[in-house]
Amino acid sequence: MRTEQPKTIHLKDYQAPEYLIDETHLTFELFDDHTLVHAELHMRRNPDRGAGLPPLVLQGEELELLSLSVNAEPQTPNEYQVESDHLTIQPCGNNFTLSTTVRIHPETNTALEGLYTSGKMFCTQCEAEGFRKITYYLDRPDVMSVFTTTIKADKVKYPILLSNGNPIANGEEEGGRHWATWEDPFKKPSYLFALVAGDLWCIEDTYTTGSGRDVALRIYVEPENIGKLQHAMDSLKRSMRWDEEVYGREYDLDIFMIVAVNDFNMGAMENKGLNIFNSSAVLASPDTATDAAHQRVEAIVAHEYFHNWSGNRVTCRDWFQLSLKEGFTVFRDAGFSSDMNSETVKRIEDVAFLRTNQFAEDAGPMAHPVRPDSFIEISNFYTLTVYEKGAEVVRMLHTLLGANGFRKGTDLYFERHDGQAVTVEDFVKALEDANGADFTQFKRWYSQSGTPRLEVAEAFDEQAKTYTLTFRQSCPPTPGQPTKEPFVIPVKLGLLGGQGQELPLRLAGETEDTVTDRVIAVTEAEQSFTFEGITEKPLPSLLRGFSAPVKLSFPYTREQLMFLMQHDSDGFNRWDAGQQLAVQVLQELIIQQQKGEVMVLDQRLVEALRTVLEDERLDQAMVAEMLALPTEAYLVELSEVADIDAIHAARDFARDELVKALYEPLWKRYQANRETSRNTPYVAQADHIARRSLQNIALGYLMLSRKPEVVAAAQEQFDNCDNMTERLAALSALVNSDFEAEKTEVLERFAERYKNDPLVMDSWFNVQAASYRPGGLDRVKALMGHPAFTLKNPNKVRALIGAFANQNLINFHQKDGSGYRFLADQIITLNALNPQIASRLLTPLTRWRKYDETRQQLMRGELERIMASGQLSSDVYEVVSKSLA
Ligand code: B3K
Ligand code: ZN
Repeated sequence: MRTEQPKTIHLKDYQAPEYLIDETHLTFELFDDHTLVHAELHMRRNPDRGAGLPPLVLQGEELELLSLSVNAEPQTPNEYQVESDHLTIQPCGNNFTLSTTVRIHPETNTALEGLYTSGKMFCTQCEAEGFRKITYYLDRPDVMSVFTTTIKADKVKYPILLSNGNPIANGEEEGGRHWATWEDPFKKPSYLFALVAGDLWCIEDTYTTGSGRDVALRIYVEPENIGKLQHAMDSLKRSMRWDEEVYGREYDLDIFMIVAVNDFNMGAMENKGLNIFNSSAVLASPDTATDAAHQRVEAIVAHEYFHNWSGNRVTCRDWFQLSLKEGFTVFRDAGFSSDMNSETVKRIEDVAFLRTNQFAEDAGPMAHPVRPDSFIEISNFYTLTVYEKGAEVVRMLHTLLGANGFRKGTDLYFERHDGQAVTVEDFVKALEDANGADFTQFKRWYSQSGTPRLEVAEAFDEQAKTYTLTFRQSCPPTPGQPTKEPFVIPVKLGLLGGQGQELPLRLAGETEDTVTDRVIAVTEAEQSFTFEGITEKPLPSLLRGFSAPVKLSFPYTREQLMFLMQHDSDGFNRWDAGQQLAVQVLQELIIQQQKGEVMVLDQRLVEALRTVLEDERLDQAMVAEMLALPTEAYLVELSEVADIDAIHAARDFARDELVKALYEPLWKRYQANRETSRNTPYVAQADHIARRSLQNIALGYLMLSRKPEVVAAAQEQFDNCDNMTERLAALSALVNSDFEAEKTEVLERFAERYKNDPLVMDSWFNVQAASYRPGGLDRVKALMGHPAFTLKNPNKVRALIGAFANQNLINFHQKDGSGYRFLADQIITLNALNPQIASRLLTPLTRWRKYDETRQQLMRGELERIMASGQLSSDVYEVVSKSLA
């Protein structure tokens, strides 16, 4: 907890470290009521920082210093200074060994940062600045050291003792204790340190690398979860193969371990050789995890594994460079998921998520560049901008260079910087050097915040047979950035003729007819491109595959959007045309609702969806994606002032009307798919996932009809399915209905069946917290008293409180402010328990400027109440103060 006003850290103030740590030798003595940490650091004056011996300042927080010696000479307290967050000593030479012993309390650590206990096990989370809660250290990523770690603990309670690298020795001690020593030969920053101790079981496998080395693979869990690991193991092996094939990257140690932990602040952590995972990101079985959960496990296993090169072998110089590893690694894991599943569906999911959530972040008080210039608390910058927009920026570089050029660039990057802590410039420079490219202007994507707008106008000249597209880009002001310079915006496009055929794209000055799908780079504030040899007025298909993270507008008519939905050769753009059509139609309904008019649904949307639904040749996953209307959250994001009541009413109305008109085809497809599911054992494989996604979205629609045959179908699916995907969808359909008796019955049966499975109970909380039925807040408050709920477990907080505030907009935004008051109360409590989780929960309140005057007042009021609530963590302080500024 903070004692003074938190300070802002600026990128421009970066300085290389005064001292380096060549070797780090740690010994942990784990006890029930405390832990002793002995550290021996082989220190060296950094030769790059000139002559003289400035004081050595080591970070350390919540540590009780028991002893300190230099070169084995014990120091008396007047030879060093201890303050609340650092320790200062005066070195006596260029090389020396510093030894410290500190006492810490993992058993009472509820922040889940540093060393802490989760249930009966010990584990760590050090990124970004958690290592300083373990021992005094130069806790910054540009100090890379070789670590040796010894762990001593009770042998019965903690038979398994793990750390980074390879096991090199172990033994027994008196008093029923034992020890193990691990050595990590690769230099690494402290944020990649990990330790685990517990009564754990594991599954084991072997992976043979392309160069023929055998790597032992182990996934550790508490005994009750041993049966839910195969999917993660398969995903790991696929990731290892894929990184060799696509990036030429082999694994480097002889052993790779994953440990699943129930109490974890985020998804997982890429500690060298010892990844620690939230159990929700590892465990998967047909009976307990949905298709989406299976895909999430696959993606996170891959993401953390890929960090071994993009993050660990080549790491970040400072935390401003976070996207160097995160944006790049998200881009890499997206490529993997897209290769393992459906490329188009993966892209649709990623873009829908980005446009709804990252665009909202870009438009709010916490907006920041992909590489921020300043922060108060780095934990607040593990954001959608750094991760998802960062990945989009790398994706644009890939688009501009092509797959081969990009690979040449990453090869050079890994070769040039192996073992180093580098910057975004180093990454871009490697791509430039390998390709003779110049990304000077492109780099604005890293320094300018906000979502660019791209307005497109067309002009067809029948006589000259030319078609001109004029692009105008602009970017709204964001905190600290009133004006922006033009971006480099890669626009992938095609032109469609009247029969839906793709026209050749020959720009003025080009001699040959080129391809029918190409990328043009918009680099100026206003810029025109003229295509020649165009004999009929074409329909443009713009920003194919969402080739840049911008808000594109082109004055499409609804007929044109319907045409693109049918004929565009780009699957993503076919989906997006449908979304744009639905947005137009929904926005019209919202206005009708606001004016108190009778709402009338444009039948063109109905007919477009009927066509999709009746086309048996379409990929079923695409049909499901096309049927899903834009979410309320996306409609909020698109609004100037979001009228949540009208948005909810309009979307509800549209869904009701769609079911009335399309009941027959929906019912037909539902029944056909359910029939197949009933007769096919569960497999988490793309075509099966596609079948279930269409089946389940159809069921959600059909329930709106309130027909007895649909209620019976939902109950049948709930009772007889062999997997969580179908069971949870049936539960959700009933929970969102007003069949109270049926709803209560399935909820009780579900809870009874899964009461001992915390992750499944999270889904049970989530479904109820997200239900649009009236009375949401009371339901959530009641559920907080359920024996399976605790504020101390981040997954529970996300499943209940997070889902209510982020997914249940109509209940959260109650006009009396009760939803806001409830959320603020939880944040105040969590601020003292777990600052990172408290800070994350603030997001919906930071969006207050989006709403009407009354709600703005109420939301601001709650932010002010949090501000005045007492001792705030730097995490919560930063977000609240920036939101109120
Ligand atoms: N690198 C970690 C995130 C750490 C978050 C610290 N607050 C997981 C990941 O992105 O792979
Ligand atoms: Zn990551």
